[in-house]
Amino acid sequence: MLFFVMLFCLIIVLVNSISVSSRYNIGIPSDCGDIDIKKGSGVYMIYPEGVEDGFNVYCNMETDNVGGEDGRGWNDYKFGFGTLDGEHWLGNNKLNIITNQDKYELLITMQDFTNHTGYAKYANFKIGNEGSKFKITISSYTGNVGDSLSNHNGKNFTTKDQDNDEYGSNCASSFKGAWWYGSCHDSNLNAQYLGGKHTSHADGINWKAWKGHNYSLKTTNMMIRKKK
Ligand SMILES: [Ca+2]
Repeated sequence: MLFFVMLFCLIIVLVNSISVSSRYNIGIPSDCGDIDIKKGSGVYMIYPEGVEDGFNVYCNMETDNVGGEDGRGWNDYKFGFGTLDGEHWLGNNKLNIITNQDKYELLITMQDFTNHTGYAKYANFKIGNEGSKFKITISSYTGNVGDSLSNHNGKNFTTKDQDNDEYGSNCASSFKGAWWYGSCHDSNLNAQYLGGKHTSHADGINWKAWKGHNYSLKTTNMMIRKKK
């Protein structure tokens, strides 16, 4: 199982139990769903449409948890960072490529410091290209932690060094994260790892609908998969 490490939001690609892109019927995976689930979780090379050289992603063949970040900038989030089997951001470029080759859904799992867990699932998830500032399309929530992401639908990605939000100052700087901020957030999963309750305002790994703006989660994990 994947375990969490402090400081980053993990985006991984969740497996599709039934495989298959008709575009790739010769054993070349376009995402984790094309990889034999019996191989288990791990790092795999995938070849999304239009990406001849492919790239590595962490494929989770089970289901899992994680969250958090530090002061990383636009290019870190653009290209991704961390290790594929630990603290990690896949990269907005890759999210754009993957989620535009088909219809994708997003599952976010999270855990607090009493080891209660919960999830938020969105039936529609897409990330735009860099020209759109990696705009998020997100809708159709189900889950048990409340919806703290639908309000971010249509928002641009903002980092401390690139302000694309709707706020007078920079939400990423004010709230110590990097996210699809409006003005500013219901969720902040790339923010500081503050270890539970905090008195500072909204600058931890917050999921407002579950724990409010003054509780920084232990782990969060974001996973995408192709819709069936
Ligand atoms: Ca701003």
